[in-house]
Amino acid sequence: MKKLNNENLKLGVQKKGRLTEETISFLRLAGLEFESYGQRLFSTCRNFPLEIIYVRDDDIPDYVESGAVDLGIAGLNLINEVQPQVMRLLNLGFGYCSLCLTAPKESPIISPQEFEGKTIATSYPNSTKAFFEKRNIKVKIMKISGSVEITPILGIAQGVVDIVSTGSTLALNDLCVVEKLYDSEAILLANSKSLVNQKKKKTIDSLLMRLKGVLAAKNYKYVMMNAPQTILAQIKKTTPGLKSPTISPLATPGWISIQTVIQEDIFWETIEKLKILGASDILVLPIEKLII
Ligand code: PRT
Ligand code: ZN
Repeated sequence: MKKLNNENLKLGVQKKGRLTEETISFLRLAGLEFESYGQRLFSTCRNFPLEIIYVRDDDIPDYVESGAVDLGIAGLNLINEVQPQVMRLLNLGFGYCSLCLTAPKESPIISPQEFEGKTIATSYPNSTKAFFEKRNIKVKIMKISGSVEITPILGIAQGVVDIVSTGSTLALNDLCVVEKLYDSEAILLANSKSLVNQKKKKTIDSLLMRLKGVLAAKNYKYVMMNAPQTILAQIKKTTPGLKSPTISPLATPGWISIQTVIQEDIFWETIEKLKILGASDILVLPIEKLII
């Protein structure tokens, strides 16, 4: 049987579920090379001192807290629910969802206050308790481990607190959102002792730089354009780039070529502004990695 290399850093990821595919492709984008995860219990990275351990997502916070693994990738929903003593290192920009309080469509309930004295079914009892306690609303919480949305139909709960992503499960079960408890995404967690171990800390920092490089690249596009020299000052204002744009002269007198980066979330507004200013021949390229 293949053995774990205990000299290596250990990272716990979900074995099979909603976070698995994106976690694996995120790690690969960061340049980590390892065999396909398939039926494996763990993979050893070929080009980085890291063992990737495949486990159920619910176990990841505990494994990180106890030091069974140094790092873990799990949904913020689990962290909020379990409240493990771990360090949150990085939001990873995938696995987006929200924990929501919902009620049957035909129910007259439209606010959390109206649940006073009623029963809420959920797999997130701690988050639910904290939500109602903060508002001074007394409810009975029924802990259910799966298919929570069936409970109002069975007549055993008047409300449900569950994860919502596209909303199609809610629609299918005639439920609607009364209030959002919180938003969630996948995050990278670390064991606090691993962070004070000098050797491990060095490897964690090096992994973090790679992961941040992937995240930053996702947030920016590389842009090249031509423009009359006269509008350079306005272009610099519109697209300041990382430090400042790169400028080179064109063979046509009075014209320049500009290379810069534009943030993804303001991409189209910026391009429109540049067009109005007089920029042309705008070429947009994806960035593979960006180390700032
Ligand atoms: O087997 P294992 O224990 O590892 O997996 P699991 O079945 O417990 O978890 P899994 O794979 O369903 O989810 C893993 C993580 O993905 C969660 O902890 C969240 O951080 C995140 N995530 C993102 C979601 C969803 N989106 C999601 N839609 N987790 C669950 N859901 C479920 C939700 O519970 C509901 O049943 O999907 C349904 C709602 O989805 P929509 O799209 O119909 O709204
Ligand atoms: Zn789970």
